[in-house]
Amino acid sequence: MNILVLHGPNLHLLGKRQPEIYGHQTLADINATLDRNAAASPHEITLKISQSNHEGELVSIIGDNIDWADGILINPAAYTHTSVAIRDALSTVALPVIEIHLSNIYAREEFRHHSYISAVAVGVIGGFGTHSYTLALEAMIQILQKKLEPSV
Ligand code: CA2
Repeated sequence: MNILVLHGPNLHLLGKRQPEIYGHQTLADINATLDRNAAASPHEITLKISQSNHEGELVSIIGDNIDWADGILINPAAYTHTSVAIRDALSTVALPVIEIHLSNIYAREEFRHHSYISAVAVGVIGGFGTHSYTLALEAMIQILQKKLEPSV
């Protein structure tokens, strides 16, 4: 199983700024946990992980992996609330997508309550801090194994 993991803008600052909102773990810590969990899985899982502060670069990475990826985990960060381009890229590749958030976006400012991405995702996991990524990887593995049937 090939899983593309994408982190959106400013997430490279995790653990270095605003720990009261996003916690103390760094992006490198999150990636290391994902790699560890993938390696510990009984299934053969390859992760390709990228972070970008640029909308167009995220769009390109999604398109470039159309034939490689079996599924996509994405925390689009602020682009969640603004990006039709990332939504279109995700719907074009037609792979299972899980939208991830560290925070519970519905408990925050009103402008974070709308996501352009959710409608093209099989599901959304947020509010569990860095554990949101672990939960999302687990869900994606089950979806790709056809053990979990996403419900509409
Ligand atoms: O909760 C999430 O994961 C978010 O995607 C994080 C985004 C925010 O715009 C979304 O509404 C919810 C912000 C990511 C910025 O990350 C920072 C990390 C450390 C310091 C500053 C920003």
